[in-house]
Amino acid sequence: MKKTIITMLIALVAMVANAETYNYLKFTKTNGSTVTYSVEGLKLTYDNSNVYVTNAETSATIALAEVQDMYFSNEGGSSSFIRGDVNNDGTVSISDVAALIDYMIDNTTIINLDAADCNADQNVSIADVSALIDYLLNHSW
Ligand SMILES: [Ca+2]
Ligand SMILES: [Ca+2]
Repeated sequence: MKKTIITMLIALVAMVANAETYNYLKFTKTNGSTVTYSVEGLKLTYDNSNVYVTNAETSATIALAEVQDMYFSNEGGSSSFIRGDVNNDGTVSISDVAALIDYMIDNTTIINLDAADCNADQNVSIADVSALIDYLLNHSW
């Protein structure tokens, strides 16, 4: 399994050179969630246990053991995310606030950046934390 992933990674790193033709790099994880990264400024490195994703917006570390699939896409996940479901578990709850705050603090927590843009200003910031808390209190965006 690991060998397969390493092979996929080598292919992906080669593809990064051509990533301009795609808008997003996506990872499907073994728990069924999908994380999406913009290819803008994308850098992809890896070692024996992790893949390191850096782009213009964020940087993240993903354990190879959790990676089920990786691919480039032109779809930013707009068809498949729930606004406010920052941790991609299918519901919007207080745990999403925690995930968003973790992301703000350490910038390595893996979140769904589309879902995390709670106030839909195309940016993930502290304002989204308050938008998300407002949603949890009022049940409307
Ligand atoms: Ca959630
Ligand atoms: Ca926002």
